Amino acid sequence: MTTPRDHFEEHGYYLSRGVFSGDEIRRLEAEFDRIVQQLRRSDDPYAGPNAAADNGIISTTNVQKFSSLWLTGGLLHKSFLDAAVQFIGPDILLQRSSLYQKSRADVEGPFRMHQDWPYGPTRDDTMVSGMIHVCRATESMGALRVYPGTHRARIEGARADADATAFHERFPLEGSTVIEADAGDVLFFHYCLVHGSMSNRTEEPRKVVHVRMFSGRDRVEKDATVPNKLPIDTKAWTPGAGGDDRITAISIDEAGEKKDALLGLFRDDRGQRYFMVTSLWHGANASAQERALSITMNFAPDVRRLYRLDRITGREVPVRLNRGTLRTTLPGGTGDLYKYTSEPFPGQPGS
Ligand SMILES: O=C(O)CCC(=O)C(=O)O
Repeated sequence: MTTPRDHFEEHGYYLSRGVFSGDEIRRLEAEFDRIVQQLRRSDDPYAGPNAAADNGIISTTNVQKFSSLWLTGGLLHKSFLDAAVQFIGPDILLQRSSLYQKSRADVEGPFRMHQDWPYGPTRDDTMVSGMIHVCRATESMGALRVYPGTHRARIEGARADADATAFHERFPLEGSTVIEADAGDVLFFHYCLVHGSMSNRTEEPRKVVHVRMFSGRDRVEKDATVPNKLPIDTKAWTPGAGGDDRITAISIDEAGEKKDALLGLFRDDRGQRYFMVTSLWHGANASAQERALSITMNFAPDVRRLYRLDRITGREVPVRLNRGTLRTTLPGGTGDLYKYTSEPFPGQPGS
């Protein structure tokens, strides 16, 4: 008899049916919808990974921070963990969870084929994603697609970015196997399995939460990231740079080659401080959306609000910080100017 573990070892994935009961998944779906509504009302609804106004995706990481039910009734659900043990072993660490709601759109991808290891490698490659289907996912709704058996090795350049063209020619979305699933099913797949998904072409949103877990015997790979070369005449940011000690940390989501941001720090004649954050990620054949960079900045506890100069309307937009954190997604080549106080920006009425 073939066990789930045998299937996983041979193909790199296993679809565990009915891990969550109808009632359990309906309660998790209500929480999922609440989180999505919260994201829609936020200053930047498309700040999450892969999210953009034109690709139908709204997303965020670590649902367990937004919902205790997702922590206790989702990530720590007994049947979910019992299923995960078959593929990871009894000692399980959480890397992160990611919520994706995919609504109707017509873009290429939006998840081009890739492996997940470049986004967080571990020494022994024990990382497995448990993709919890919060509602059904059919082929036309953009269900996950895989290349079975590709999980045995890391492939260089296996990234979803539009410029990984050689990889995408080798593994086109069209030639892959579609894994359709029902609400409550969990697709477990190895982080070296080549996977991706197409746009949702229906009116029914596809809702999933990916839970990435690895073995407690494994280790996050040290020095897995190599810093990108600094552009000419720039310095690497350090806390306090440019005399601005209110910025305490900056990071780029899913950092990678060429995914750089430029931070400019300014002070006007009245001593008001500004900063401008610009996405430097670009590519000759890529659209600004395909080069969108998600950036997280943390601020000192006394900074509760920022003021952004809207680059389209020229108006000042107050930005409330969530626990001192600003998350923003900048289309390739664009930047935003911010300041800390509500006085008008230079050039605005009253300045
Ligand atoms: O949810 C999907 O369709 C794809 C997500 C994905 O590829 C990932 O999280 O690595």
